[in-house]
Amino acid sequence: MSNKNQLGKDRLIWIYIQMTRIREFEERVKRTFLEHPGAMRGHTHLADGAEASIVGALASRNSEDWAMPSYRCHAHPLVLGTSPKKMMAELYGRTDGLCKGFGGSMHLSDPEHFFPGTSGIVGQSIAHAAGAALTAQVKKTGQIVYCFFGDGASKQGAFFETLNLAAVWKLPIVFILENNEYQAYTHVSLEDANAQAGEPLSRKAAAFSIPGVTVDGTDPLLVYAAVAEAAERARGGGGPSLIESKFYRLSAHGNAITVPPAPTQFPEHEAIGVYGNKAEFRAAKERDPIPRFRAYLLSQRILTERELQRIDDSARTEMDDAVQFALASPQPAPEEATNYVYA
Ligand SMILES: Cc1ncc(C[n+]2csc(CCOP(=O)(O)OP(=O)(O)O)c2C)c(N)n1
Ligand SMILES: [Mg+2]
Repeated sequence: MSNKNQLGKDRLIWIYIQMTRIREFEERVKRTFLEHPGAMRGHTHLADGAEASIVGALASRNSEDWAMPSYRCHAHPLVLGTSPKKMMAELYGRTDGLCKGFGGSMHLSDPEHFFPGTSGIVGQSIAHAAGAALTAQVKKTGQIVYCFFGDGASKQGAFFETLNLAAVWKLPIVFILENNEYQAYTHVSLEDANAQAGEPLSRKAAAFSIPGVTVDGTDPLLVYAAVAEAAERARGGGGPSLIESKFYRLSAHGNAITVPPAPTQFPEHEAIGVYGNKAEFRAAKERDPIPRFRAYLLSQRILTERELQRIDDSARTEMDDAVQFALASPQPAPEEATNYVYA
C-alpha cells in the first residue's frame, strides 16, 4: 500500500473508521438470520470484501455529491452519514426505518444525505445516475455522481446506453464498476461460465472514448487515487470515466429468509456456497481489505494498536445499538400496507 496522494492522517483514519463500520453493520445483518430468524424479511446483499473499494471511492467526494449504489447498498449510505439505526430498522421492516419499513434492504433511500435510492433491477443505478448528473449539469450545482454497479450489470443494455449518453453529454459521473468476481452464482471467468467477454472490463470505456482503468479494490488508497482523478475530471466538465475496482465478495450472494438458515449461507460464509471452491475463498480472505489496511496504519505509525482497538469497539457498539433500535421499533400496522402505493 502506498499513500501516493498524500492523504492526511485524519483522512486515513476516517477511511479505517468507515471500513470497520461497514463490516460491523453487515456482520449484524448476517447474524440476524441466525439470532433472530424470521425477524428480517426479504433479501439482503452484503458488502463485506468491498469496504476498501467503497470507502476509497467516496473519500474523494464533496459533501453534496450524489452516490448511487446498486441493490448491494448498505455500505454507501453509512459512509454518506445515513443513520445506521434507521437503516437497520428499515431492513427489519419497522416504522422507524429510513423508509418507514416499506423499502427493505434493496430499496433504501436518504435524499437528505445525497443518496437518492436504489433498485433491485440489475443495472438501473447506472441509468439513474445519468438522470442525477444531468440535473446537476443543467442546474449548474457543481455536484457530481458516484455511480456503483456490478460486473454483471456491465453487461446490461442500461450500461451501454447510459455510458454512450453520458460521454456525449459529458455528464459529471464517475462510473465505479464493482468487480467482485461473481454475478450471483456465476463466476466471471470465461472458462467457468462462458458469461463474459472482454478483459479487463474497464476496456469497455474505450468504446465511448472515455478514460477507463482497473484498480485493486482491496486497497483503499489505490481506489482513492483513481477515483479522485476521475472526480476531478467530472467536476471540471471533462465528462465521465469508468473505474473497474476488483475485489472479492466475502459473503454469499445474498441472505434471504430461510428458517433454519440454509447451510450455504453460514457460517464464516461459505461465500460461494456449492458453486465455488473453498480454496478460492480462503485466498481472498488472506487479502481481506480490513486487516490489511489496519496493518498498514500500524506500520506507518498512524494509529497504535490501542487506538485501532478503540475504533473497532466503537463500530461494534454503534451497530449493536442499531440492532437494538430496530428490534424495539414497532412493525407497521396491517392497514398501512397500501400506503404509498400509487398505481
Ligand atoms: C434485470 C435483472 N436481471 C436479473 C436479475 C437477477 N439478479 C439479481 S443479482 C444478479 C447478479 C448481478 O451481478 P453483479 O452485477 O455482478 O452484482 P453483484 O451482485 O455481484 O454485486 C442477478 C442476475 C435482476 N435482479 N435484474
Ligand atoms: Mg458481481
